[in-house]
Amino acid sequence: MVAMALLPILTAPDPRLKKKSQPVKAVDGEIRQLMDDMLETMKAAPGIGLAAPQVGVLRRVIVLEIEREGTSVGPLFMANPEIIDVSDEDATYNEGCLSVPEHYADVVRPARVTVRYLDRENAQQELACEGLLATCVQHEIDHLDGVLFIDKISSLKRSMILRKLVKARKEKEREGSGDRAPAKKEIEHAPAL
Ligand code: GNR
Ligand code: NI
Repeated sequence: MVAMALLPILTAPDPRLKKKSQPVKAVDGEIRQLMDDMLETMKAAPGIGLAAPQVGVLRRVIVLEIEREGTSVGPLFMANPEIIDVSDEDATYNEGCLSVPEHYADVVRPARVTVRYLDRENAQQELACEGLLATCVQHEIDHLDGVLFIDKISSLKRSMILRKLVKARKEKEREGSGDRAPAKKEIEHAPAL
């Protein structure tokens, strides 16, 4: 275990988060390195899941590790994850996302899913998921299709969150530039994002 790396996490509304990621041909050394870097980045954040597009890599790779609410699973490494079965029953979870920092909203998804994927050794696996793991694996696979949890809530809530994220980023950029002038009052209405 050498040369792991913390990768910068993209935040909305970065256009790379809206793109569809491409499947991997096989889990080789390069993809394994990506998986390891993603796990380290996820744990440092801290988070319970991470998808490759969140670190600017448009490949279908996700990692998960959950030690919370009586759930203890992982680390799980998945390439080309596919949901092959969903429950009729739904579950609501108050979701967050490392790419939508400091915002949370209730999202409804199937309560249980079965996922087929390639593991860290390039072996095909199937895993039945429930509870927080089911929520998280669906949230991560959505990232691979350019979908964020805020795309699954009301457009009013989504616009409010995106407006706040743009504002927070502008304030951060001003700090970085050493510009101490007061922020110019810019857009009072939510822009069409
Ligand atoms: O760390 C995370 N917590 C979380 C909580 C509820 C539902 C989904 C998640 S995933 C999130 C990390 C992340 O953004 N993964 O893409
Ligand atoms: Ni996320």
